[in-house]
Amino acid sequence: MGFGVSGILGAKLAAPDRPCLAVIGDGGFTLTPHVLATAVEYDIPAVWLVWNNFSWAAIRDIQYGMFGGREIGTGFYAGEKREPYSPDFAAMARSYGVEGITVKHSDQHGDALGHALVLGKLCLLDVHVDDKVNQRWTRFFSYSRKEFLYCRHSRGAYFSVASGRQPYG
Ligand SMILES: Cc1ncc(C[n+]2csc(CCOP(=O)(O)OP(=O)(O)O)c2C)c(N)n1
Ligand SMILES: [Mg+2]
Repeated sequence: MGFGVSGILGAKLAAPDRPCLAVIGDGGFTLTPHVLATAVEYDIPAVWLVWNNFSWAAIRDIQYGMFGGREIGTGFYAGEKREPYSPDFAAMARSYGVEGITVKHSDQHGDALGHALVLGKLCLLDVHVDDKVNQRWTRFFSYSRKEFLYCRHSRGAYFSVASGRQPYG
């Protein structure tokens, strides 16, 4: 976590003629956001795409599996209704002197990404994504211990994880 946020500066220095994009989680971004200042200072036009699900979802999902569907400190909420909360990363980027764009719907994603890549300048996309949608290989994170062990010890079940099917259904 946090490595890609800064590692992209090295990539851009090594390949200045190629667009360089770091795809990072909201949690990962909050570990090393200060590198935006370094990028501005040394004029390194990297692009950050923050895949923002308002949570440390990988860890939250492990908690769901291990603690019977409960979570603590891994999903972020604020206000009286405890609604999902995230800092405004696009505004944060602008405060560093980096163009910041918020993407709240998949319809806007292609245009925003295209814009960021052809811009040739520092840019950060804060892309809001559904915190309940997992990609295939992290789906098993929220399995209970029993389900997880079943997967580990059964080739068939392991295949079922890889193919996106649940182990017991
Ligand atoms: C430096 C560091 N601290 C803690 C962890 C443990 N860890 C693994 S994934 C994760 C949460 C990641 O959150 P985010 O970047 O928002 O990605 P998401 O799981 O939500 O897609 C944490 C805390 C880590 N991998 N590296
Ligand atoms: Mg996250």
